[in-house]
Amino acid sequence: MTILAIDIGGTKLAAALIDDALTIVTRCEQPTPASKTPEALETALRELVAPLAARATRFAVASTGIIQHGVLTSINPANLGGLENFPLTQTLTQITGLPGIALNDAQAAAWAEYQALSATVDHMVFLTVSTGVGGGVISHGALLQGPGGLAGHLGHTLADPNGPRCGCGRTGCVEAIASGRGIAAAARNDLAGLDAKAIFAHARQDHPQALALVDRSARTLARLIADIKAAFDCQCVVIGGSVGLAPGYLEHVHAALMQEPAVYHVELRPAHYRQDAGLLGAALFAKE
Ligand code: ADP
Ligand code: BMX
Ligand code: ZN
Repeated sequence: MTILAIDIGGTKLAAALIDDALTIVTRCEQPTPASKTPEALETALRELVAPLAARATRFAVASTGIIQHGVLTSINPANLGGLENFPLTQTLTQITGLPGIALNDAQAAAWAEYQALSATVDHMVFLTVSTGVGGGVISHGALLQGPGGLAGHLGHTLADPNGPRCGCGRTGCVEAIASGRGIAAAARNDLAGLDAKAIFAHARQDHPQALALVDRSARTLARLIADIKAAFDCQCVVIGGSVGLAPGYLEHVHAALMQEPAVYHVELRPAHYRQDAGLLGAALFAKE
């Protein structure tokens, strides 16, 4: 059974054909449409998956946003337009002619990363630091999705009551500070208007403001991880997303976490499946 896996992020869309051995046979990627309207998303998905659909028997989608019964609603409309009640699985069935499932991107990645860990780990949390900050919680070996699909949206916990306003409507969420968009939004002067990737490149050249922005993100993430340890007593936290996987970032988060009391320390690991965790997690979930 070949699965057509699709990952919808705030910055990029990816699709892959995944075989029974969980090998990615074909993979393609394109930017998430800038306009982020339902019509633009549907058109982009059609372009991305149409060439692959004939070789698959079903699809599995990992998508940014709250996914409930195959329907997508943005919690942070700044990340994926004001998508509300977008019929994701129905749209993909129309495009591909296939049956399929959908779940949140970070929940999907958590499921894949959990399978890659040693069998002695039954409690873990996955965090993606990407366009936003997403999360997935595995407790007693089960993925928490919640009755409304909201479980694990750890990027919308409070980092700083005096911090920037988050697209979700709260003030000072972790996502508003630590995410790629949060980093870019705080950039001033010569860094104003640059994206997080460019700001990380400046940090590698020891640009003082860029270093401070990366530090602010990493410290915010470390405090979130201490909160996560207190909430779930997880055995490890796995970090993914292009910001989370940027060279040196995890070490920076680890150093900040070590400044917290020892009871909040937890093993940190980079995502085993790197950028493919969402794709593989959705495929694995579809096989359940
Ligand atoms: P998505 O959110 O669509 O899943 P990514 O995980 O690639 O996509 O995250 C996108 C964010 O990561 C953007 O803010 C982008 O600027 C940033 N980014 C991309 N590549 C890098 C990099 N090499 N280093 C740091 N940040 C990066
Ligand atoms: C946002 C939210 C989450 C998502 C997280 C990471 C939206 C559209 N998305 O907090 O559902 O898991 O971003 O998403 O409200 P990514 O695009 O950064 O991968
Ligand atoms: Zn928020």
